[in-house]
Amino acid sequence: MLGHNIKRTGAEVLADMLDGYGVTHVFMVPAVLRRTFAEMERRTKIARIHTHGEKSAAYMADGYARASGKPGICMAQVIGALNLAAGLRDAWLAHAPVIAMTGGRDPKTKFRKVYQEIDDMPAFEPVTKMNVTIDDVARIPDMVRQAFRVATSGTPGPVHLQFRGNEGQLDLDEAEMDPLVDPLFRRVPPFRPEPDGPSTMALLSHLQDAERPVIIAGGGVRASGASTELIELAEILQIPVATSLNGKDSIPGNHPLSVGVVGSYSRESANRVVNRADLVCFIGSETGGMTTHFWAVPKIGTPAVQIDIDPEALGRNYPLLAAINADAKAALDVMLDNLDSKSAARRANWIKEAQTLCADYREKFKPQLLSDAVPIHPARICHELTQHMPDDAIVVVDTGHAGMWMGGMYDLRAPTQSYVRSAGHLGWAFPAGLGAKAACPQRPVVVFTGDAGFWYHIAEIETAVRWKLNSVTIVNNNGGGNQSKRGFDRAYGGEQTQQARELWTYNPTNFARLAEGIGALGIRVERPADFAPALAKALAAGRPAVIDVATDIEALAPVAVS
Ligand SMILES: Cc1ncc(C[n+]2csc(CCOP(=O)(O)OP(=O)(O)O)c2C)c(N)n1
Ligand SMILES: [Mg+2]
Repeated sequence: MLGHNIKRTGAEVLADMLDGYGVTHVFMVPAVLRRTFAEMERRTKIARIHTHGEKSAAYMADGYARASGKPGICMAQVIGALNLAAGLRDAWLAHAPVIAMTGGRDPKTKFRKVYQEIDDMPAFEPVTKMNVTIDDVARIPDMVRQAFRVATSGTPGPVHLQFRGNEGQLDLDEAEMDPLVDPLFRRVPPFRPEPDGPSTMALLSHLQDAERPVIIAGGGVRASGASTELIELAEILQIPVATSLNGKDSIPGNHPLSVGVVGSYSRESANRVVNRADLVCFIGSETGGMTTHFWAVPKIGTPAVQIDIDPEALGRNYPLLAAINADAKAALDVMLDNLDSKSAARRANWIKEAQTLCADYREKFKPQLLSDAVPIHPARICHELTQHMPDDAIVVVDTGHAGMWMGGMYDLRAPTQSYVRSAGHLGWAFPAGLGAKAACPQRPVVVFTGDAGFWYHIAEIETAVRWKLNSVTIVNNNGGGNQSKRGFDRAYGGEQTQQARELWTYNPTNFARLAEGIGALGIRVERPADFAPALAKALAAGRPAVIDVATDIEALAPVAVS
């Protein structure tokens, strides 16, 4: 038997196992699992990225996971554990496989008011699929394997392993153990549960009988890698495709059947098509508030069918005519083998109507998308990014207005482009972009964030420079968090006082100069025509780049139609 009777330290085993699972980077604030880091250096090529805060370490691990499909690893000692837990919140909402490792209490001293110590476990409970303590070194192998298994299986998500000792000193202990790994769980998805025949035929027949169906593709389609099958099915059956924000890269925006992102941070053509549909087919979607504009798009009661790997997701918000419990790609494959392509003819008028609604959107927003205004209109940045994004780029987008502008107005032009987005936490995108770049060093990574979002983790410019994580970050710099403007207008009965604006505005800041001061490339863009050359220069810079775009503080993103 492999390694039988061989004593190893927890550190040796943990380093070998992470290596065995194909982990290339871990993100952390010291000091945790110190001996494991020493063993990583001796035994592996794993990069140990130490950051300026545990929350950004978690966001980097999250970006790493979403860009690659491989679990992202983040770590903190006991005093930083809750900062790390806060950073798992977005991964939890977006179903990203992140594994958090923290130091924890020692049975010898707990409850004695140990320096820096509280019970951290409850804080991980709402943001993890599995939340466990490892108290005996001999449990490291099976618990680490279980962590990878849980993080990647079914609907993926974060897990937490707490190692005994405030800095996880458990890794110093020895036991007879083998660093065995399960290669199946190196990445998402480990399994592709097959659909059953009757459910598949029932769902397919509803779809084929419908005259005005629409597909809503969610993050489950990207987790499954089912984009090719989705597009093929939509083309053969002639069905328009809307996506959630999390599923935006399941179909390029320039595809004739793409109607855009549906829901709250959306494109109005998508909401209009979904609300005119006679059947909605959700694939890999939670049917949550954001995707459905709080269940107004589509309205509850609209005939619906659904495909999901999680049986508990099926029908949660929309009663279903038919449902398939399976991996998205596996389900679509079986549907492709059984479909009736002749049924497409019945939808010719519907496709025309959907395309007219898309054309209406483009016509209506053309003045913003092509705006020459100074200060720059954010829609113009989206337009420039659509035109000039490299074919293999990973686009990483923050929330709030950033999510609205890019979700609604930016188009992916190629199936090889990826799009990941904050599931709601302001400030997520910049560190997540660094994690994405660590996972996929050969691909350009372009981050879009507002200035309020960028301020959150601005110290990580130094991490990017130090570790040569050469992402390009575009800051939509309007000198405030102006998504808050409408809300404060309402709170003040229509018009804010000068003092009210102090609640959401900042001192003017030149982020390009700031980035230069830390060793990154900084470019300030004040006129629309200067944006494309700045992007080209940043992508070719060979160092992290920040493009600081001076934009109009009065420009508000369009609100959802329903
Ligand atoms: C962690 C967190 N706190 C607060 C918010 C609420 N919020 C959403 S957008 C926003 C302001 C965004 O400002 P900025 O990034 O500059 O974008 P802008 O709206 O100015 O384009 C705030 C405070 C949030 N989404 N996440
Ligand atoms: Mg702003």
